[in-house]
Amino acid sequence: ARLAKVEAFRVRLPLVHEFETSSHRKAWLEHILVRLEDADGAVGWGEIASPSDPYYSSETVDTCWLLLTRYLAPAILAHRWTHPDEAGRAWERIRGHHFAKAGVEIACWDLACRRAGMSLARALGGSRATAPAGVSLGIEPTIDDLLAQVERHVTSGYRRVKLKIAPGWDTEPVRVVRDTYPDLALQVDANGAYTEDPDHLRALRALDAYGLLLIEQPFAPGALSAHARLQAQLETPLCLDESVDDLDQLDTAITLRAARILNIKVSRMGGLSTARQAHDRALEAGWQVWCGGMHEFGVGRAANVALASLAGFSLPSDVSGSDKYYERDVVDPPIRAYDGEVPVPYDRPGIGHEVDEPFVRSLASDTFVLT
Ligand code: OSB
Ligand code: MG
Repeated sequence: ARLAKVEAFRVRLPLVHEFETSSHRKAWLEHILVRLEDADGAVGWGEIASPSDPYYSSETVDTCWLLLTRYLAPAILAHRWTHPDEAGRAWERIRGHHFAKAGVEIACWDLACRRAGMSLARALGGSRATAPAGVSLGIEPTIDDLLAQVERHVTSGYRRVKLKIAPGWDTEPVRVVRDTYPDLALQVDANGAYTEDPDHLRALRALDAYGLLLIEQPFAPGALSAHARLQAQLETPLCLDESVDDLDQLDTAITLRAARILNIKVSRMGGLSTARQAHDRALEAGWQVWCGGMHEFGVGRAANVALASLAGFSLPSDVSGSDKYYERDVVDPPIRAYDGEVPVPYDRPGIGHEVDEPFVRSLASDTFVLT
């Protein structure tokens, strides 16, 4: 493909329900939507789903905007590629900045698939009819508020619940949710909030008693050895998120036995191509994988659904319907879970959802165009 135009839009959407993790609390999210157009007028959309602040990773919406406008947009305009697996070569000399790269790479996949009249899920090799969907629930002001959130989502059909935990908000919420829902598929995510301090280790070991599917990212991203030491003491599988943003880190984690499960996020891995390779490598090593998310708007969410259609995604994803997050999404049709499953749109080209372009343009607080 030879691209003719790169456009980007900074868009803020209010959240239906505020979300708190071990590091911060949010009432709205701002993402960057990327629109590519080739010389024949074919269009592809991508989403840069970086958090606004550098608490999940070092990237922010501002760093993504900078990388996109100064480096990635000129690089992809000048690059010649036929298969979207080759798009990433445009920025192979640029270190890091995976969220920014992923947004442009998703748009390349969407454009190439639309040109070929093929769904992204099919192009990636997906075969699942639906992506089993779970929900990720933030830290709530009280245990009763948390129970109300769990109740709301279990009632609307979700089959797996992930609770955000942090020191001081761990054993108690997990015990109460487990007592209330003895058969619920339940897992926790600490976003790296624990250390090997004895109190923290005691709290983490106590979680072994609640039949959790997994414990996600208890320690800091670089602490692979600490994860390996904890995994050796636990029955419950550990799952890595922040620790793995490229294939070399995955290789190290596998070698160290730092976990047994990988949360694969398109954004964190820098795009769909690397995400798919991570899926293949993790499975070869005997790990299980599932598809995580970053509270994406419809474009990024649709890319997650396509990725989650790969056969190896055996555990439920974090890819819930957009309505869990947003009153009105940027795509049509909106992404919905039915009875805890998100259908994979194999019969529609590209990401399978049309971007509501007038809505995106009307919401944009900043726009960028390069031809
Ligand atoms: O660690 O998985 C995470 C959201 C923002 C930052 C980090 C994480 C999350 C989620 C949300 O858990 C998953 C979703 O998109 O629902
Ligand atoms: Mg996580």
